Parts: sequence; C-alpha cells; structure tokens
Amino acid sequence: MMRGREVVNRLAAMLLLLALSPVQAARAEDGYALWLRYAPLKGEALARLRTFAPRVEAAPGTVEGPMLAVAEAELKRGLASLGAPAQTKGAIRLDCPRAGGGGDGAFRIHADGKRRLVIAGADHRACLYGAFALLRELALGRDPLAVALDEHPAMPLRMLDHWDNADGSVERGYAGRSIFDWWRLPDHLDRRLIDYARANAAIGIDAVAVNNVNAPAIFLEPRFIARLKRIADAWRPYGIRVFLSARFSAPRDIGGLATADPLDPGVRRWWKAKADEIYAAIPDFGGFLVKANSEGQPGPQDYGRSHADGANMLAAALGPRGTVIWRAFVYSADDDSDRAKQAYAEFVPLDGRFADTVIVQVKNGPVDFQPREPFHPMFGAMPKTRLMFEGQITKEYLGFSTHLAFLAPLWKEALDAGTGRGGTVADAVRGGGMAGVANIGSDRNWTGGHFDQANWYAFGRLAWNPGLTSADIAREWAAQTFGRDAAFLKAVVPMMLGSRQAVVDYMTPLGLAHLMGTNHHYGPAPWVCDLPRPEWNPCYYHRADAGGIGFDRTASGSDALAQYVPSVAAKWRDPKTMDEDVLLWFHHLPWDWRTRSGRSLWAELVHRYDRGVAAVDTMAATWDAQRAHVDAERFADVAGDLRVQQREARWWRDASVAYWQSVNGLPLPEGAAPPAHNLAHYRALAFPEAPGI
Ligand code: GCV
Repeated sequence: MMRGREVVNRLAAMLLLLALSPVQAARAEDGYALWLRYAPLKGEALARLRTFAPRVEAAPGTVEGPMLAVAEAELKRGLASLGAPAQTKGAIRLDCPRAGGGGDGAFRIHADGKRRLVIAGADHRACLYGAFALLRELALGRDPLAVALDEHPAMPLRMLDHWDNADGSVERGYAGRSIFDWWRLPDHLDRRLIDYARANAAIGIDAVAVNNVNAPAIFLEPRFIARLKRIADAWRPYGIRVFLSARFSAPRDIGGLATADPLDPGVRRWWKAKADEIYAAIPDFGGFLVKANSEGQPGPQDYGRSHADGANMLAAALGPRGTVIWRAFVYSADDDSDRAKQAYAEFVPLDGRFADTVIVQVKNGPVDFQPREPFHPMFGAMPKTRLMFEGQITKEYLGFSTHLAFLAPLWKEALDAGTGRGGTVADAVRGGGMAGVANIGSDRNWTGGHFDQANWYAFGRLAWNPGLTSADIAREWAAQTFGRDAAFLKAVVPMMLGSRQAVVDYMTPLGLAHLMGTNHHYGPAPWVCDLPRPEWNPCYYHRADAGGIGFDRTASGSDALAQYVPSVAAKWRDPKTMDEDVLLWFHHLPWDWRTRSGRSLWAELVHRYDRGVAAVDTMAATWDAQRAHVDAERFADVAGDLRVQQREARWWRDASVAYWQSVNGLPLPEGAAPPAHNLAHYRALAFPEAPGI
C-alpha cells in the first residue's frame, strides 16, 4: 500500500516525465543521432556491461593529444548512454602510445585479464577507430570482455565528396541545404560539423572534399582558405583531412594570368604559391580534387595537354604534402563514340604517366551512377596508376531521398567483380581509396530519408573493409539506428537488401539506363530525344524502335565490350547465357527475344516492372508491421516516404510501359494492367521545382 506522501511523489515524478518526455523523445528520435545513438542496453547485455563496469584510462606513458581525448570522451559518453554504471570495477585501456594520427589507424581490441579490455595500436588514430569499433560492438549487445578485433583499413583514402556550393545549395542534394555555412565561417562553426566528424570517424572516413567538383575558383581565395582552416582544425582530432575541389582555370579566373596551361611556368608558379598559402594555414591539407574537361569544366585539354600533364602540374605544386585526385568522369562533345567507352579511351593510354601523388578517381560504372551498370572497365586496366572508386551516396538516379534504396548491394556488385586482371575491383583501388558523393545536408536527420543514413554508413564501412557483406552492414546499421529487437531486424534487414533491386526493376530493368527526366533526373522520360548532345538523351541509351531495344556494345555495335579482358567480356557476349540483369546494356534485341524465363523480352520487361512495384508494396507492408518497434516520429517519416515510393514506382512502370508500347505497337502481356494514363499525360508532366539541380 502506498502512503499519501509516496503517491504525491510518484505523481509528481510522472508529471515531470510527461512534461519532459515529448521533448526528449523528439530530440532523441528525430534521426540526428545517426549510428551514435547508443540506446540503453537491456537484459543480459546490460547485466554484462554492469558487471564489467569499466573506467576509461590511457596506458602508462601515453602522450596526450586531442585525438586520444576524443577517443576517451566518446567511450565515456557511449558507455554512459548504453547504461554503464558510474561505479567502476573494470577498465578499458587505451594503449596507443604515439601522439598524432599519422598512422593508418590499424587497431586491436583484446581482453587482458578478467576485467580489462585493451584497445591497442601505433598511434592515437588507432585508439580513435578502436573506441568507435568497441562502442559499435557494445551497441549491438555483444559481451564486452569477449570482444576481440584485429582490424586495419583496406585503403588509405576513405572519403566523402560534397557537391556543395558556396551559396549553400547542393548539386544533387536532397537533404536540405549545405552543412557548410561559408558565410558565417570562420567565426562561427556550427556544432553540426563536429557531430558530422564524429559520425565519420565512427565509420573510418578520413577525408572530405568540402565543395562541388563543378567548382568556382573563389574557393581558392584567401577568405575561403581561412574558413577551411577553421573546419580543418575542428576535424583534425577526428582524423579527417580536408580536400578542396579546384577549378583548373583558377590562375586565369582569380590569378590574373592570361593562361591556365599546365606547362606554362607562370601557371606552375601560381599553383605552387597557392599550395604554399594553403599549407601555411592547414599543414595537413589533403589536396585537390579536380573535374577537368568534363561537362564544360576547364582542363588541360583546353591547351592541347593531357590529363596527366594537368594532374602532374598540380601534384608538383602540392609536393609530398598532399594528393591530387583527378576524376576520370569525362565524355566529350566532339567524340561521337559510345559515351561508355570514352573515359577508358582517354585514360588507359596514360597509365604510368601520372605522378605517385596523383590518384585517378573512377565511377563505379562506365556511364553515370545508374541504378545498375557493369563495373567500369578502367578498374584493373591501369596497373601503374593509383585508382580510386567513386560511388554516389546521394541518390540522383535512384529516386532522391524519398525512395528507400540501400546501396551496399550496388557498391558490392562492383567491388566484388573480378576484373580478369588478377583481382577484384576492390583490389584495384587498394592503393587509392573510395570516395562517395555525400548525401548529407541540413535536414535534422542529415540525409532526408532515414534509411539514407544507411548509405552513408555503408559507404564508410565498405571503404574500411570491402569484404563486409551487405547483410552484415544492414544489420549493424539497423540495430544501432533503430533497435536491436530480433523480430525487427529479421523483417527490416531483408527489406533493405532487396530495396535496390526493386528500384532497378521499376526504373531501369534488364540493363536499361539513363531514362530519367532531363536535368533534374526525377521520374521517367524515355521519350526524350531532342537534346543537343546525343548522349544527353534517354533514346541514345535505350535505342528502342519497332524492331527491338537495347544498346549493342558487342563487336557489331560500339564494341565497348572489348574494353574488358576477354574472360570478363565472354560473360556478357552471348545474350542467351549471360546475366540478364545487364542484358540491354550490352545487346540490342528484338522484342520477341526469348529470355531465360521463357517469356519474350517484352513480357519479361513488363514482368520486371511489375515485380518492382510489388516489391515496394511489400516494403511498405513490412514497415507498417514495425510500428511497435520504432518511435512514432521516425516510423511516420519512413511510412510517408514509402507512400511516395509506391506512387512513383507505379508512375515509372506505367510511363515506361506506355512509351515502349508506343514504340513497339505490342499489346500488353497477358494479365498485365494497362497504364493508369496515356502517354501524353506522362510526357506533359514537368517538375521545374525538383531539388538538386
Ligand atoms: C557534379 C552527373 C551529374 C552532375 C555531376 C556529374 C559529375 O552528370 O548529373 O550533376 O556534376 O555527374 O559527376 O561530375
């Protein structure tokens, strides 16, 4: 029986809770915390943590430093949040004697005695990564004293490329405005930039290019260098080096020179002086990222020089202090060969001519971040050049941030592909790294859609270890971000794993590509055929006519297939035996071609569209069943986005089917539903307000 006073006290406590909880819940569960949420452990996992009850301590003789301080602070914060008691019995010892973070971050975690866990490595960076790795294990509910890890990063550069503009807009950004408030910097540094660095360090990201590759030269002006310095100083303890996208014509644009010719001595002096100026402010400046002679950007070819001439000139300016990341995303207005062949044709002959501090950055596929492409033939084809893998985390071509598509399977498909030259794509970039075009913005949850956080997370995890499976990554992300409940994970992990294939099916099945609306790339527009450059038109890619559909890239067509080694090309040469997921990427086939299912090509195409639409319906139903496992706010956000995706998957299917029918004149396969509207309806839709342009 409760006494009067007790009842009053309890009531008061309940009222206080009621008053606080909506605010606290909103703060805690709006997605801002990302994978650093460290939700309190329960049951056995909590009991184990309580028994261990560690304090965090540095090994005797350890030199102090800001990076080690971050590791300690993160451990303390994470442990407290997970439910570790204040009274300590055990210890987590940080045994990373050397200060600084110049090492690669390799770490070991092992139990040392009954109540002590040691995180060990060469320098403070090892303890930084080890601390986050341990917290991840604990957040997944693992027994602390059973944690035994021995890890090292697979590649030196694990990078995010922001396509953020100086005015705060973001090219291909679907999560609000840029997180970089250049106008208020350097005096004001948004707290968000620290949380961003924490989230990155937790997944091993060690480099960030802060501005769009379509870069104006102003980013190289002194006022921007001062702003960048503020960011670099703030991120240094988190192990992140800053890079700048540099406009190749800067010596002309802001330097007062008459030329930007890379072989001109005045131009070379200008870049050297600019590099010195940057290094005076930012001693660990990462280097320059350059988009040259691509989509209207200036470059060395404007002066009859090669990509190697341009990149090496910048490498000479940086010296051993930094790295030039030179993008291979090129296709030319004057080149009427297959766009998919052009990067290889321009770059492979230059193998061996790039300086050691130049890395050539290659998109995962030969065209442009499509829902599915075969891997880029440059991987493995330049053994004397350091290469980097470029993936797009922001979903320019996969439904922006309102479609749920977990991209680990897309990147794994490329990374795991054998190049036929003695290794996989992942092997080909071990000396360079991986760069992901960021999907991060000012939205409270960072990425627009909650599940888009998983793509940021997955990219970092794969750059650290491309051997991880998509399923492992999905499981650890979902458990940290939403909840550890087994039933929830059993439903949501498969949903994530199938989501990218669903997008492929309702947008670009069977190897079709680049059928999106002009400029904004939102929604279907396979009918577009009147843009000035052929390769800007969807009809260039699908080549559909009454006789058939698909791009012949065999010897009878563009012969892009010949850019792959014979053993790889052989897999795609015969449409009868090949993987049909990329069938129409390589072949132009008649509509009545018999696919392996026994269906005609036309019927198979419609079948896959329908499969994609049905998969999204299943995803929505799966999510709907998770209401009890997810906080109300994030549950509703995801449910709302899935409704958008359900509607837009149907739109993609119907508009595409209506268009193909207008071309092939065929009736719908038996049982297929007619499009909701006629083709004229879909063609008339316009979206001048679409984000990200
Ligand atoms: C930054 C695609 C995108 C462009 C992007 C370009 C690139 O073409 O649509 O917005 O420009 O890729 O990767 O440079």
